[in-house]
Amino acid sequence: MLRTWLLGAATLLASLAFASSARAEDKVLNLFAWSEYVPQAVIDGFTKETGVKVNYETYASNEEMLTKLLSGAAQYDLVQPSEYTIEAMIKKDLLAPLEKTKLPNLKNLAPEFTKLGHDPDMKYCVTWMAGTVGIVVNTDKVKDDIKGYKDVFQPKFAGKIVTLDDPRELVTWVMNTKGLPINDVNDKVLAEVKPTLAEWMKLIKIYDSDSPKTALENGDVILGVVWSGEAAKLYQKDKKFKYILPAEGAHMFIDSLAIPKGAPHKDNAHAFINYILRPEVSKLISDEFPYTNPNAEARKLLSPEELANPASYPPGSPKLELFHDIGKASADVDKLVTDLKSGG
Ligand code: SPD
Repeated sequence: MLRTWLLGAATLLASLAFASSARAEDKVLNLFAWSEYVPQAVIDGFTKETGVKVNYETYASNEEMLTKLLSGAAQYDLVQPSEYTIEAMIKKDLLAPLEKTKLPNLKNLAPEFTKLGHDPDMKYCVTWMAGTVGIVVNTDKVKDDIKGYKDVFQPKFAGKIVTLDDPRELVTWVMNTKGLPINDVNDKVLAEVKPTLAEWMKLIKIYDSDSPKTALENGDVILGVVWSGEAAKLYQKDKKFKYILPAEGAHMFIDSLAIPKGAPHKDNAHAFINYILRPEVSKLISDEFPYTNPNAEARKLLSPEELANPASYPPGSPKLELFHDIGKASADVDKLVTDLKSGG
């Protein structure tokens, strides 16, 4: 009798423990996103309101994110790829379709961010921020009129340059100076790019995709090729940091939130997407990471200074290109840059 009672009690306890752990798991969101891109205040605000704990793991390139996702080492509920990686992920059937009924705040997005080539009907992703890649010059130290990549990668600036640590970017900049179409990457093109890239890479002091602004700010370097949001932060601090869209050709990126197929917490992922689409939350993102905000209602809340930052909102209508998925060539691009870094 006692044994039966004890067994029953143990079973009840086990099922209660399971239920509570299942509940605990329900209150989790595994976010895998770019570093220096998701304000802690946004994460805390979401947790406070929903009780969902956000595990924010960071990466510094699309390729790093995709490799880790495909390795299956961890299960993510939300990732934050750029347009060309969204293209690749859709082709490979890696993304779950969005449930639009759970995203009423989509109405806040500016129309130009709702019908994008990489996901025309917003079936799989929602724009987080957009931006450009460009040149930052410390004009106290550099008196030349820097207009493009060729002006940056000169022997006289050896050891004074920071760039992104991103093979696709580095290869693209050389392609731009050679007038090559940036999405046509193949063996022949890479062979053509290699000698120039090898010369340029000898001049670079620091590769940093996480926080390239730091080396400019502390005076380790005087020129850089960086994400626009990093340049915008430098400009906020000191107007001596000038942002220039390279004359040979500049490109724009569009980073989005997307839910991987098989994500364990899809409801939480939708709730987070809908949360960041609120104007006041989206403003917090712009305040800390001043990229180009795609949320029309949030833009109305930004200060005139924020909207006048030339790195966040480039004046005029510069011609900007987007990256597309280059398929297998992506591995060749990585290999080229890795080989050159190790002196190959
Ligand atoms: N620290 C956030 C940087 C985001 C840059 N994403 C753009 C990738 C373009 N290849």
